[in-house]
Amino acid sequence: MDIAKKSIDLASQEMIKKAKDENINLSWDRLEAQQPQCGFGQLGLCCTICDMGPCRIDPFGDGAQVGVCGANADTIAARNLARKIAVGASAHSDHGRDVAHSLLLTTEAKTHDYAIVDEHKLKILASEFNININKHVDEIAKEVAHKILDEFGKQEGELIFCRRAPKKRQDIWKKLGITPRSIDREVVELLHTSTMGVDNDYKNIINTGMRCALSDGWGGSMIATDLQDILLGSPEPIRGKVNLGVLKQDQVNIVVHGHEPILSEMAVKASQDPQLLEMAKKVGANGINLAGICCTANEVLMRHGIPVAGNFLQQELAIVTGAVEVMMVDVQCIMPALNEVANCFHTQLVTTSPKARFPGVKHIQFSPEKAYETAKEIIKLAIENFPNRNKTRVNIPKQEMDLVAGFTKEVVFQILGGRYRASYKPLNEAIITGRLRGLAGVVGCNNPKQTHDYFHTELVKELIRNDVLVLQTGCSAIACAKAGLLVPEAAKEFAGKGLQEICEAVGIPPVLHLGSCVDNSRILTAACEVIREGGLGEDLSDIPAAGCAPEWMSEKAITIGFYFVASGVYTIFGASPFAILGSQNLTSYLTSDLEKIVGGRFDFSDNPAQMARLMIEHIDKKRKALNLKPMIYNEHIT
Ligand code: XCC
Ligand code: SF4
Repeated sequence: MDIAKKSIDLASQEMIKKAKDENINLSWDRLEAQQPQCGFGQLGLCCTICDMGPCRIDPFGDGAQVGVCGANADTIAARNLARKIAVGASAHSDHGRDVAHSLLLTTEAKTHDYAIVDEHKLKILASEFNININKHVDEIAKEVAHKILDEFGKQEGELIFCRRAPKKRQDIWKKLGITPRSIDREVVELLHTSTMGVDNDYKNIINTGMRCALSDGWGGSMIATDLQDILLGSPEPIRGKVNLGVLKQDQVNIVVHGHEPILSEMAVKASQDPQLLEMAKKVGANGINLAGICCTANEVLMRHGIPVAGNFLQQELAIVTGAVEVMMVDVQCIMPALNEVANCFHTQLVTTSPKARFPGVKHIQFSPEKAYETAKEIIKLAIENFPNRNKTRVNIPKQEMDLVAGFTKEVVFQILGGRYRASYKPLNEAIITGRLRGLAGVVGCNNPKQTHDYFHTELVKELIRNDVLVLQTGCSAIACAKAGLLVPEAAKEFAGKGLQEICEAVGIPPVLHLGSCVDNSRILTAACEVIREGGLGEDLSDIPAAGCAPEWMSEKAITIGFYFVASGVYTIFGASPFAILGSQNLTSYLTSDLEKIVGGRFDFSDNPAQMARLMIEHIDKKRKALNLKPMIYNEHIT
């Protein structure tokens, strides 16, 4: 495959070429080696759930149309999909649980490395849980931690955060019986009902799937976001740098990769430790340079301005620079191939979570009780590894781009309304009067099946050109940041006139970086504020807004898609339509019928211009339904 087809990012292209010259296999090579990929798997028609199988359904209708147990294509495809939703919800929610646990340990003084940083947010949260806030902060926090931990396993009631949704939305969930009750319960129930011989009704399987997904969006992920803000600080707009060029020739480079910021937060602190800096000097380094990959990167970027080395498909490429002393990983999106790539260089891969280990790879186990100590140990290891760097094999691409990150539901409030009359009013007004067409959430991963970064950047450019304000998270935000879309100056070059005026008036980029993938919950809560402000309908599905995951690959993306759709959002997925095309019934249920039931539905497209057009058409449809004024500058899609 031509390098330009693999990635549009010049820094990545340079490293892909280097890897090729040095015979190092990357994800693109392994994808090629997998061709042709299994057609039954792609269509969702392979079932391995029980040992009477594996069974497969013949998509052409000639061979078997049911498995040994009698399950048909609809049941098999729906069950497979449901199980992915459960896995995605588990990943985010387990992350949320670990943060809650760290909060509890902090309040019990079992760790002294963390503190309650955002007291204000803690108190708001406490009030939502009916906790009396007229007592010592530690006491409040302890009670919050316990209540939150209960959300995972309680046997009665419903998830408290669901009350954040507009009343109309809550009623829809109630009517359908999909209000999540507790997080673990929804995951377990979905796994239960999708095993052999339980639920055979694809529509009911999807209902149970939506309830599980909602327990992530309005549960596990929302918990992760809120508690991280309390424990590590709520982000505020901050400048940073992105792309492989952030790695430093003359410094010890440590890359943090994964998802949970509890340890990487300590790595940030340790990288500024005078003793360690002195040690670095002694081995001939000019400092300690921390950089991030994937969502851990987004977390430390938003709170500390730590540079981002790259997104998902750049994890191997960061090592290929030859300049990384240590890549420390926690959980999720860490390619098993990393060790082999690291072995081609001096790079030391370090695993830190008991949940995610590699055979034979150095493991320095992290626990909140000795967080700072662990972080220091890892950084020390990196410093000691610096002299092993082979300077003749170092190639750091020069690309690095400025960006602004750190937008939250609260910050958007303040920026748009001014610090003293914080309000969503100016945002709503802009949409109502037709200066802004609407909002779009563009999120998700990279996938070597698609040209790296191309879909994210082309789609987002097209949206902002048509006066749609774009909210981003995850690897998608990193892609657009590399393309220079996340700075205020980008408005002039890329945005439509209406969006441009707003960006210039308040000094924001046309594309707002809201954080990591669990922070997709920030998009939900921001949308709730839009409804609360008034003038744009009574339910999330009324807002002129749409979502997209143009280069998705993870099960987590599927779960996010489902909680967006179940919250009323029209959502497009790129790459392959998640292995459902083998069931026509399921496909049309998800892409059409669902809209009448929950107000949102799925669409699939592998063309960024088409994605943009579909999203804009949907936004315009919502504008019409709300009887909004015509667009001030460009009524029709240009
Ligand atoms: Fe992973 Fe969150 Fe996807 Fe990126 S965007 S590849 S999930 S790091 Ni979540
Ligand atoms: Fe086959 Fe049914 Fe078992 Fe699946 S559950 S493997 S379709 S027998």
